[in-house]
Amino acid sequence: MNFQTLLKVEEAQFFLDCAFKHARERVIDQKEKIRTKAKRDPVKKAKATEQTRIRAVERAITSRFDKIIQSFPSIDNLPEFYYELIKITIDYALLKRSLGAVNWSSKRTTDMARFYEAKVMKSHDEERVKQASKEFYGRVSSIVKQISKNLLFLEEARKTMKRFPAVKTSLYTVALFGFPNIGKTTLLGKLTGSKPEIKNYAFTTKSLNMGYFTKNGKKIQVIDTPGTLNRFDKMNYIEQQAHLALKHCADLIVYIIDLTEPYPLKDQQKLRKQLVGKEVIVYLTKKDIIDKKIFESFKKDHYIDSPEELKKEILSRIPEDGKKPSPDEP
Ligand SMILES: Nc1nc2c(ncn2[C@@H]2O[C@H](COP(=O)(O)OP(=O)(O)OP(=O)(O)O)[C@@H](O)[C@H]2O)c(=O)[nH]1
Ligand SMILES: [Mg+2]
Repeated sequence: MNFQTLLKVEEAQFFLDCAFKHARERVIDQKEKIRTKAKRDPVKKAKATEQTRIRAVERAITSRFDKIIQSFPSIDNLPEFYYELIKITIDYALLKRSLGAVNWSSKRTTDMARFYEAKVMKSHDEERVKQASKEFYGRVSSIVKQISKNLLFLEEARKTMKRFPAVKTSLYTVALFGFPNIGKTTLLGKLTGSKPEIKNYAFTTKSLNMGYFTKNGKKIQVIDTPGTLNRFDKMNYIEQQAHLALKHCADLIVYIIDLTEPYPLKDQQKLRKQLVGKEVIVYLTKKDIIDKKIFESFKKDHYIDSPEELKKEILSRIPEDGKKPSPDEP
């Protein structure tokens, strides 16, 4: 899923300015056609001019509004991961209402255009023709300005959604999970060759990093989650993303334990125990700098400690066809 293509949502006045400018240009473009239609009759000329103007305004507004609506994903059909991400980052009800408001404004503009076009064509003098067109401009301005707040909201929502990680929710997915600063991103690089930012302080990863490898030609996704602390009750947005990735995207979890204990081992073990309902492989990181005795005592419990061994283990757990198990499967 990729939210990069969402269209920028401008302010109400921008749409009106564009539409009115487009109408002026259209009348100039159609000058010859209007003249032919008018046959030297000033009333006919006024009618043809205002009809052109009304249609141009309508088209400019409805085509832009319809594009905005189409560019936003159909929220109810989104994969669970994005659906929940939207729900924790954006006022979901207002998002739906705002898209509805843009749709309403587009339809209403068309209704007004039809109504005033008919009024223009029925008018018998120049004055009334121009008056009908002026009324149309006034009504459309008010219809568009009425959704000003919705347009502003949609632009904020778009900016938020643009920052969403581009997770491929249909691929078999391995999630790397654990406390901050323990080497999750480093491990992602070792497993997949991807090179996201690595720093020697906690919370380097602010979103999800993705890397890929293949099994039998099928793409496998590895998600490096932002470091999480053992406090499911008080998750910040970064941690929530990690949590949602585990819940909705992960088919297999690699839980990373750091025996250098930037966070107490007791807490790391506690978090491990909370991972229920999914397959988990435990990986011991930073083998090179751990005191041998501590390391050996841990090894007895059959944890994996080298990226090569880990990759082999991951591959052995992925189904032969490399496909994500369907949600109905256990
Ligand atoms: N010695 C040693 N250092 C490592 C190892 N893996 C990671 N590090 C170091 O640990 C620090 C944190 O590594 P990251 O990969 O950014 O850790 P992270 O878990 O992704 O961190 P957050 O994204 O902040 O949660 C960096 O300074 C790495 O160089 C390892 O196997 N051995
Ligand atoms: Mg990281």
